[in-house]
Amino acid sequence: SNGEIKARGALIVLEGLDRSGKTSQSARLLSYLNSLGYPVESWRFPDRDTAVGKMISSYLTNQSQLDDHTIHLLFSANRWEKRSLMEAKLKSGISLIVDRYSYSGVAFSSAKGLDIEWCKAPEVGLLAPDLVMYLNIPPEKAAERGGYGGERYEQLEFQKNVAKYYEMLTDPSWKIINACLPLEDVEKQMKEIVLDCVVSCKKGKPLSHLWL
Ligand code: 2DT
Repeated sequence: SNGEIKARGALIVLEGLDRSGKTSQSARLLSYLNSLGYPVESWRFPDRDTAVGKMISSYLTNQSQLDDHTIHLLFSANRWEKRSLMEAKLKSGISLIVDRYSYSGVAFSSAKGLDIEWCKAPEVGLLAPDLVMYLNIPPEKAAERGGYGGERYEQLEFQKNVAKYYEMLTDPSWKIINACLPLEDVEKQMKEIVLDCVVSCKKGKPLSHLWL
């Protein structure tokens, strides 16, 4: 008999500056895929609920100080501690919409002056996304949206620098989304791209690993 291959879920990553709309769009994409009957979960990094995540959260809220390399490795460890669960979910057919991933890790740390290759190294071997959508918005425009929450990295000058590093990380497979448009228009662009990706993973596109 033909051993039937179980359809796997898609690993979909949303990247972008603070206030680019990632979190709102994650929620919308989650209910969209749900409404079509695809099993899907919404994840985010950092995952502040784990022990490592609590250290990260304390750093981000300026309750603790850490060396730049140390916090970089904690962000990476926070992805590694979720790696096997991530793989299990995908293999069981669940798609994951992930708000930030290794690209945030590299962009934010290298924006502080760390070597970009050094930043990428601990990410090697994590699951590679099937799709990266970059919510593109000029830093000034994102800042105008207000609601920078006062966390460590939420400052215009720093965000401008992060944008430069995101640009260096961009590769031709990324989908660049114009995040200056109204929420509904952004959502419309993203839905189409996401559905394509979920369908191609279901058809058996193999999982791969970072760094690509
Ligand atoms: P949120 O505001 O999205 O919770 O992000 N960051 C994030 C890093 O510096 N490295 C990483 O690996 C990740 C995932 C981006 C909190 C802040 O943490 C930054 C913003």
